This record gives sequence, structure tokens and C-alpha cells, in this order.
Amino acid sequence: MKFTRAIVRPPDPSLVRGLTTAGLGRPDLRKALAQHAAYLRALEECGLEVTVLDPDDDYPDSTFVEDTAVLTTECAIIMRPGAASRRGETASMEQTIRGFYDDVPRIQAPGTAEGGDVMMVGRHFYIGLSERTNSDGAHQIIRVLESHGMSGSTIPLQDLLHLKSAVAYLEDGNLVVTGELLGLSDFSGFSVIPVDEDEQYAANCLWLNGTVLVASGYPKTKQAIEVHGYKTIALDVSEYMKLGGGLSCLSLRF
Ligand code: CIR
Repeated sequence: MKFTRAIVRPPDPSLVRGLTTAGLGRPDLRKALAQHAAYLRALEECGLEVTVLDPDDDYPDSTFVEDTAVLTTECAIIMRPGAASRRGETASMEQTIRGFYDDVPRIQAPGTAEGGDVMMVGRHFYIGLSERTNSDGAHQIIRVLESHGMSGSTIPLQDLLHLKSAVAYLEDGNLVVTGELLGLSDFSGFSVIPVDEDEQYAANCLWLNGTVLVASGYPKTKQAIEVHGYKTIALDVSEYMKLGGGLSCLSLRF
């Protein structure tokens, strides 16, 4: 597996109106922009060619581009976000993605789905059923995957915003897992790297061609990942954490 490209969208002043239940206060735009710039540099350091979209002040959460699409080796699927305020984010993303993919189906109503709920493990995709992704949306994704010789399965979530808030695949059979996803039989075939309760946020880490981006300030998780042979890059994403987002949410990789 190798990623060659990514798509990101820097935030703009509308960011302070983004959806949140984190209770950590409002993000500071200046810090958020600096953190985004460092994130972009890290993607490039990992060998990705990055397409940088213009900020979109109609959509305060539009910097969390991961939620707008699922990109696979065979096809791209445009999501239909469960958060009504985010539904319009997909239109401009679809234009960009059509520049890279021929087959770009869309999730249709009443289905809803957000990319943060979709985890790629080779040619299989785990899909969290959350407040943002319903069963109809998940099964539309699975049907598209199957039409391209891939597969998908669903995992009902309890309190998580998205599936990938608590799990990340690091390739080579290694899975970083925390919270309500620990001990699931769905993940019994993986070598699980468990994340302690006091470092749960760090479970949203990001494998990029052998290097793992990890949120800074979580030394136990960083070390556990390094023990498994990965190089890590620690990045401060404090301003995105305030909106319930993290490292994976800020890009689409393919
Ligand atoms: C939201 O609530 O939709 C945004 N404030 C955060 C989205 C985070 N995205 C992700 O985990 N993939």
C-alpha cells in the first residue's frame, strides 16, 4: 500500500462556528492555520503530492475533508453527511475528485455517511454506524465496494462521533484501538495496539507510507507505535480537537 496524493482544505474564520460537543472552547484561527501548515508539510514529508483547496466560509467544518468522500484504489464515493450543516461540503469536493477518478457515485437519501466512519483495511472497509452514518448509507457504500470486488462490514457505535475517533489501521495487521472499540470480535484478527483511557484522543493517528502521524502530547501511544517499528511525527492539532476532529479528518489520502 502506498499513498501518492492527498487533498486538504485550510480553515478560515468560519472555523470558530464549527460543530462541537468537546467542551474545550472555541478554536484560535491563527493557531489552527499554523497547525494546518505543519500538517501539510508532514503529508509532503511522507511523499504525498497535496492538492490544497480554497477555504470555504459557507461551511465552518469544511476543513475536515475526510468526511466528504471515501477514496479507494478503484473508485471514489461521495458521502452524504449526517450533519445537515455539512451536507453542502461535498459539491466542490466532488468536482476535485472527478479530476482523479472516473467512477464517482454518491450516497443517496435517505442514506447518510461520513468518511470519518469508514476505515480502509486493504480491500475491506469497516463502517461505523453513528449519528452521522446510518445503515442505509453504510449499505450503499458496501454495494459500491462489492461492485468493484472489495467488501465492507458495519460496526455499531455507542458514544463515538466517528469510527476513526477510536481506531486507526497502521497496515501490516497493526490496529490502534481505544475505548468502546477495544475487545470487539471484528478486530480479533489484528495485532491490537491498545490506547489507554487518558490518551484516547491519540487513537486517531494516521499511517502514511510507513510513517505514523500522532497528535502531540500523548507519549505512551507514540512510544507504543514506535515499538512496532514505525517512524512517528508528532503534530499539535489542539485547535481541531476543540471541534472533535483530528489528524485523519484533515485530509483525504489516495
Ligand atoms: C463535526 O462535528 O463534523 C466536525 N466538527 C468534526 C469532524 C471530525 N471529522 C472526523 O472525525 N473525520
